[in-house]
Amino acid sequence: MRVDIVTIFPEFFGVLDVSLLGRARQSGLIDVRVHDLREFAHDRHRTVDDSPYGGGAGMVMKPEPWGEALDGIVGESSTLVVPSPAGAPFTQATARELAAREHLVFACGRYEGIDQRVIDHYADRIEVRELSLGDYVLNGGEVAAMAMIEAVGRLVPGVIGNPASLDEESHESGLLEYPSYTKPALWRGRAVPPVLLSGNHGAVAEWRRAQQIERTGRVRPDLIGGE
Ligand code: 6GU
Repeated sequence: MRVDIVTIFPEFFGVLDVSLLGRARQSGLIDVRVHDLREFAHDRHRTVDDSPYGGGAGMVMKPEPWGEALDGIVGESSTLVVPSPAGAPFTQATARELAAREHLVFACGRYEGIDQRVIDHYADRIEVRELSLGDYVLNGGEVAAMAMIEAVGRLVPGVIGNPASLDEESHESGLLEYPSYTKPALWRGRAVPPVLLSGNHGAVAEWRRAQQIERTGRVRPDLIGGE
C-alpha cells in the first residue's frame, strides 16, 4: 500500500517510523511519504490560509497550494482522505475498506478547514472520503490522520504477524472485547476468574461471550441497539 500525507506539520509524522508501522514501512508493505504543503505556496511568507468569504471566525486553507500539491500526488486509483470533524464517522468497517485500497492520500487541514472546492474538484475525479474520528474537535487533521493510518495499516496483509489475533478484537464482532488476564493467578488479593484456569474451552468461550455482552451493554449500549 502507498500512503501520501500532505500537511503543514510534516514533523508530526516522525512517529510513523517506530513500532509496528515502522516495521511495515521498512519491509516495504506500506510506503509512506510526507509532503509539506508550504512548498506549494508561492509568496514570500508561504501563505496557505486566508479569511473566510462570508465572514466568521478563523481562517480557511487556500485552494491553490492544495491543488498544486495534490495534482502531483493523486492518480486515477487514489483515494483522497480528508480528516474533518464534519466528516462521516471513521469506524473499523471504514478501516477495513481503506485497507483494500492501493493508494491513500491524506489531506491534513488546519484552522477551520480547506476551501470546499478542493474536495469537490477531486470528488469529481477520484474517491474522496471526509472522515471524523468522533464527536470532539482537534486542532487539525494530523493526529486524526495518524490514528486512521494506524487503524488501516495494521489491517494490511502481512503487517500483523498473527492475523487471527485481529478477529477477536473490539469492534470486529460488533461487541467490545472481553477482559484479559495473565500470570500470576493471584495479584494484590485479586484472583483471575476461575473459569479461565479450568481448562474447559467451551466454558471459557461462553464466559468471554457473556463478558463481551455485559461490557458492551454497560459502556456502549448504542452498539447493541440500546440508548
Ligand atoms: Cl478527523 N479532524 C479534526 N480536526 N477534529 C476531529 C476529527 C478530525 N475527528 C474528530 N475531531
